[in-house]
Amino acid sequence: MSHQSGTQLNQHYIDGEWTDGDGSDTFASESPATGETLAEFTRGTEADVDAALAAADEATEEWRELSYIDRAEYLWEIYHELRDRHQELGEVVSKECGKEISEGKADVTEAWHMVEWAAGNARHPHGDVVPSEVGDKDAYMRRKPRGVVGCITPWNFPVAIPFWHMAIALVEGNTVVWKPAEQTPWCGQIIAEMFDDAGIPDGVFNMVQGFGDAGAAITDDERVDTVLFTGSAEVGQEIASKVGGEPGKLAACEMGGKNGIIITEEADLDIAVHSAIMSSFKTTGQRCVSSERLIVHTDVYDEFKERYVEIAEDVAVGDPLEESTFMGPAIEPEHVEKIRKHNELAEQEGANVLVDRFELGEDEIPDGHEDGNWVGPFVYEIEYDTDLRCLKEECFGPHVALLEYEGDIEDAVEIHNDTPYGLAGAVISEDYRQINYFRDHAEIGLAYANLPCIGAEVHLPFGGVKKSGNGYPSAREAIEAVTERTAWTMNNSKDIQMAQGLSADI
Ligand code: UN1
Repeated sequence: MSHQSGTQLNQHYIDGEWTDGDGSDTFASESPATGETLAEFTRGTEADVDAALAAADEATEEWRELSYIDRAEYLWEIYHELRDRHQELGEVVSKECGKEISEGKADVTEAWHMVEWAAGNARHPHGDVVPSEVGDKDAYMRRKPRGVVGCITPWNFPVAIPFWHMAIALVEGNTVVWKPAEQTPWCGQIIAEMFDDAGIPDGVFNMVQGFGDAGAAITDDERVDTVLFTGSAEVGQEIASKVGGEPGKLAACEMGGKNGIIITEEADLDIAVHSAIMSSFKTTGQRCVSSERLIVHTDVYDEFKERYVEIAEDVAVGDPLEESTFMGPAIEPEHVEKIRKHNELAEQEGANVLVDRFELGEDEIPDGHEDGNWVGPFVYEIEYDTDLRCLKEECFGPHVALLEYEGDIEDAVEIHNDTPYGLAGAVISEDYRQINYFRDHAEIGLAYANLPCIGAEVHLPFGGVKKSGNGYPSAREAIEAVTERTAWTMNNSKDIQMAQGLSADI
């Protein structure tokens, strides 16, 4: 095992041991900002996943017998490590996934918030006691862990999202097999070290590094009772239909969005411009909640456009480790090409391009970073039409459409809802009727007023509707995905008392 980048081969963590596993293939974590190799990792095979699942399966029996409080103790250890190593781990996030440093650190903060929530829950036991409909009977729900939980997590929140999934699964008494994203294995390595340092019992937490084949070996295995997935719509859809279609298995998947912000004629334009810039360009547009559509009322359109474009022309793209940077690079060269195609599609569909910084000027690229995956803001205006693909397909980059609307909030919400996705969105308005209309009619899981549509608080349900997902792999709602309920009914009398007026006479 290596705690350092670029030195030795980093391994899988299976059944309480660091191991090279079965395969001889390796892969590298590459810096999106410089292209350099940060560290090397063993690539997981089906046999490695099999070993991890066997260990997780075996460990369920003892782990589920521990109290919630005892299970949470391991997570409190990790909570302190996350806090103590905030700066160091935040820098690793920035180096490995390219987020600027304040966002790298926020990723770690979000992780400990989630751990705090999940471990704190152990001290906040709750349940449902239900009065029986007949006589002297007690009824209540008993919650039990489902068993083995498979966690597949994305690169864009390489520390926070693993803890969304795993902290809850573990406190609720499940064991875990986790595959970090192949772009961010170094963060995966450090998280596994934290579990190891916390002395988590063998087999309770297992990590296999690797690619989609290792992920599929986890999700397809019959020993896995629940799959928690956060990532692309394509993979999520496959998992949701395959795993969700199997009796006895559950999948909670959270995928992408084509998120919109409505700026009404009643908007405070300072809030509007600020919220839109944050939502479009933070994380280089690579959050599943990033906004690619700004739906702006005609009365304020020109002023909003002028102010928004001025900032988009100017936001600092550069070295993620520099505090003055607003946007780092895209995650990988293939993703730069994907963003290019989305920008081209918008142009083919008639976009009037307002900001084209897709190819950064040479003087904008920091010295020594020439091999980074650089992209800058691409902003266009286009007349809304339901057939436009550029308004429906998620780019996952700094690619933003401005849409001018006339009429009232009902018209804006109709445009807002016209995508296959339904993850996040916001309304900017000083009129509470418009705000309430948006809250009640926007087809999304995360709705904001007078705020960016990024930066959800961890204790709120995080998930979407339509193509954005089939459940909540985090916070309170994730408890539903990782536990089973037994509806318990007990008769306290000597008579057999039945519901529905059913006679107990024989
Ligand atoms: C994601 O967009 O992929 O709400 C996750 C937010 C963060 C999580 C984002 N708390 O922006």
